[in-house]
Amino acid sequence: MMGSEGALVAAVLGDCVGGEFEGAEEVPLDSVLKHLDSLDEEAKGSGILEYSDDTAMARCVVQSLLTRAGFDEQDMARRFAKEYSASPGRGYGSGVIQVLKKLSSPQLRDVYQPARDQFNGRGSFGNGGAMRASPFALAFPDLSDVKRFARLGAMLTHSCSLGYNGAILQAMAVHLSLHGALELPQQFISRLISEMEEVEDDELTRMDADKPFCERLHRVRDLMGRNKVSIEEVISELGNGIAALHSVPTAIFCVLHCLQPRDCLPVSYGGLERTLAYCLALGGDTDTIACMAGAIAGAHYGIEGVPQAWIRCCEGAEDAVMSAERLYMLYHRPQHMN
Ligand code: F2R
Ligand code: MG
Ligand code: MG
Repeated sequence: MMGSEGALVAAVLGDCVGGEFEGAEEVPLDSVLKHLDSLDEEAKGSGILEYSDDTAMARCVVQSLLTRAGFDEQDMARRFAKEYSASPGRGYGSGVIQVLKKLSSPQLRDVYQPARDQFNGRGSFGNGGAMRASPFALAFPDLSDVKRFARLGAMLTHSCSLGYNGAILQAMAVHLSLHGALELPQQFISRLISEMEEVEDDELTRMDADKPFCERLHRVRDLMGRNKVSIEEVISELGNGIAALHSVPTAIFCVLHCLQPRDCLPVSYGGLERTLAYCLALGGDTDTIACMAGAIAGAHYGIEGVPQAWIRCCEGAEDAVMSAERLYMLYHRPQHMN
């Protein structure tokens, strides 16, 4: 349960603190540390960091899973559309907006169709499915259900295999982390590779690329084995962009790299603070990479690893504690597990 709370809360924090640098090409570490230092002041009442589309959509996933006590694509799609129309200024991707508008039509028969129509029928490869995948990892006790529902949940907006397979990878990483897998980092990455070998052994995926996530995860493993890795090398090997392929493996690497103290980061930082700071220093899609890494790291360190001051100054962080508790209670009751 502590891991579930840590995962949902740290995902919100990653989104809120990462928003400051989203889209920046270069982010000096000094600016990151200054930004994170200022959270203590904001917690005293001088301001609140707003969440973006990452958290807005994850909250819809949580509410749908809680209300329907299972995966219900109609309900989830309706919630995405309603949330977008109530708060369109949360920084959504320019393509997904078309899907969200179509999902609000009462005439719509197949809720997966708008996503299939994206990008001339190719579907989106963006990380919007992955950024909201963590609640599936918290809810479903079996890994096979986590994979199945993370995929279906992502396909409501992302029908390209590069989009929904990124969501599966993210949800699996959170799920394994919740079950203590980060205690053995080498086994963790090997398990993700073997699971993705199976996920990507599929005709639709092969039409897009040859096991692209497996190939990236091998790069993560290579980087883990190196003594020194520069920010530039991480960006050139793994990416820091808006595509799921260029951000989900990167988030996983950030978590693994920051399991130990790093010379460039303050010794006063715990593992979660190190992870989020490191994600921000990469630049690019910082809110989303920090949101995804936050979920994986938060599952490992638990809610006790999350600084209280950061929770107080991020919109939606306190709600996330309660949502995680409710998801845990609902989905881990004996009758739900049978
Ligand atoms: N969109 C942003 N940030 C930039 C703009 C912020 C906003 N304008 C502001 O200033 O407030 N952040 C959020 O978007 C990412 C998630 O995006 P998602 O949900 O995947 O959206 P979409 O539109 O489906 O895909 C994103 C872009 O990727 C390119 N793309 C995707 N599939 C493509 C394909 N098959 N062919 C060509 N291009 C494709 C397009 O450029 C899409 O617009 C997160 O970072 C979230 O924080
Ligand atoms: Mg965002
Ligand atoms: Mg983003």
